[in-house]
Amino acid sequence: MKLISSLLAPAVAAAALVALPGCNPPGKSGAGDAGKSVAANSAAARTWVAPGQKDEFYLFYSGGHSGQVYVAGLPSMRHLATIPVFGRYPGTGYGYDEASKAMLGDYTWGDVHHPGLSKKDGLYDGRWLFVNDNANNRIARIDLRDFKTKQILGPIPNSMGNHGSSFVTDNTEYVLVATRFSVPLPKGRYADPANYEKEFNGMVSGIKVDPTSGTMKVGWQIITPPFDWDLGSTGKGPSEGWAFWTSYNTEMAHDNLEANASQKDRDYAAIVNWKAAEAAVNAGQTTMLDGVAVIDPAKTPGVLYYLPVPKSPHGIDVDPTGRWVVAAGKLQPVASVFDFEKLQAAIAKKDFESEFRGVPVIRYDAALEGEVPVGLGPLHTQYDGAGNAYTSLFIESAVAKWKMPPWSADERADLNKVVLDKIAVHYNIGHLVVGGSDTKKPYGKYLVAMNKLSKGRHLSVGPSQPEDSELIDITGKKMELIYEAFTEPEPHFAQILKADAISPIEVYPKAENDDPNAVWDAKDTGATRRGNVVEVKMIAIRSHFTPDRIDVNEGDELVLHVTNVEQTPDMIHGLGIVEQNVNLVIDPGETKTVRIKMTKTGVFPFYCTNFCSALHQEMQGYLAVKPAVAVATQ
Ligand code: K7E
Ligand code: CUA
Repeated sequence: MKLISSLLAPAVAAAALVALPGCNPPGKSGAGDAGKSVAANSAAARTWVAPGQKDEFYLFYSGGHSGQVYVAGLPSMRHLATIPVFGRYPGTGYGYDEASKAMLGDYTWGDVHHPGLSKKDGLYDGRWLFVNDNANNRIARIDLRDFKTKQILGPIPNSMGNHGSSFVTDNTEYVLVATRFSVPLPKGRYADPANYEKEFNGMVSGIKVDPTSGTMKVGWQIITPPFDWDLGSTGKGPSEGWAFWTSYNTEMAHDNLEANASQKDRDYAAIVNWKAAEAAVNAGQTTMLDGVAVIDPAKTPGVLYYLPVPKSPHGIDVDPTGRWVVAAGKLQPVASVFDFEKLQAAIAKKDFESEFRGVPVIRYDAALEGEVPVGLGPLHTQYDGAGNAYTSLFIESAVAKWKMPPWSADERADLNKVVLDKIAVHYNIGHLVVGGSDTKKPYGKYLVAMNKLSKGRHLSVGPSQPEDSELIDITGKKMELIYEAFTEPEPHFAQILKADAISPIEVYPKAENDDPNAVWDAKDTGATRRGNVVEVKMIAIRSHFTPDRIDVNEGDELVLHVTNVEQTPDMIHGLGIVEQNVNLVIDPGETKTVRIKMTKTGVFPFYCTNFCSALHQEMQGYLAVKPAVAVATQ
């Protein structure tokens, strides 16, 4: 961000906004507030993106049970766009035209937790953003060329509660997925939950991604005990080919989980060798279950290991070097740092403490580098690529910054010494994100804390409170809170992408439109009747629809194809048909189709919904529906 002297005046104004409660209003500042004003001025300057200027980074937030992805700019935190994924969104017409309706299927919502950017050689390649649906076991792919959802895969067979995803491998070979819930498999089979341990199973799935098109399909699965897998991450560098998930219910409780799933001091993490899984599938060492090749890890050694992790862990995050794997135990105030080299050695030497259903349990101490006393309620860890880790502390409402290994003998003797800084956040932080933390080269610079409770740090909007995201500058020795923004429910995780890593298109080139029903010239528009089906090809251009009159009979089916023939950025046209629940939004160069059964008679005006020109209001027409009786008596 460029700092120009002209920003000083607005910065002073912004400073008043970020001043702490209890500060005097501007102009009445007491002597004791001078220090705060300097800090506020400096923070304001660092987040100020002047009108007309652009942000340095994209921030892709998951929208939780809104089923959407929010796009903001960093450092301004300004909301730029909402990308609808698992639910209808009238603003972009998503879920109203036939193509997006088909993609959504019968589900009206999803629960997006973890966006994952596609990668090449362990770095973001700016092609796709994958997001999971915890509610209906799906994965979606958003294309960053046009910021649109292009595929929804699922519900994934044998998979219940798709929470532990979307974790993208180093070259986007796979999006890896683990189940939060366990059920009797295949889905549809009944078993009494009292027989949970025996009858229920979880699953790790490898969702194969086509390297050219990005098209996803279910590759293979590894069946697991009913452990309730939690968060995960993929390896890189020395740990490339591996993936890691924690479990919060190694107890295999099926009721009163709050108590019953919190008994053991250590739960198991799953250590998955996905390259070995792929090889096992190619060697035919699988059983088909509901159409998917499933690996039994007891019969295929080397695919799955367990690693004990304290205590009811949540996040497990591989660092940028790929050597260190950090697991955070919600109910114990430490982050456990594992050394992947030691872990490999333990596997080679069979340094196991036990086995569970034929799967080796690696000895905790054999793989452990140290337990860092980060604070209360650690959840997730991110990295800046400069040797520092940042762990969110839910209970403490704070972020701990700490030093990654290698540690000196002195530090090793007292790991309190590697905890470098702590900053309060407001309040009860869940995830946090540092740009590129899951790549080999993080951007560092900013950390966004996604806080679960905002407790009135904003104008009151009634009982439905927004979520609170706080921007923290991590360039200095001490972390600095520099901005705060609010969003609708509910960012769980986010990804940060350098703005210049992508150059989205703003117009669909005419040459690329391969919709067979696209028309570009008024002379090619018009209606064709086949029996009861009336097919209309329409164009939209400033400031008219051609045709602007559609005649059908009651009982007909109208198939309407609308092409926005504009090739100018931002020249979007909408087509709303009054009292017909039709809402198309057509981007420049795009064609959309809607099918409507004509059940109501009368005349229904249609109009452009997106303000496009001085004569936007005139951009309208009529859908005239003649009664069937009248047709018969003509
Ligand atoms: Cu990633 Cu919110 Cu789904 Cu942690 S979860 S907080
Ligand atoms: Cu077209 Cu408004």
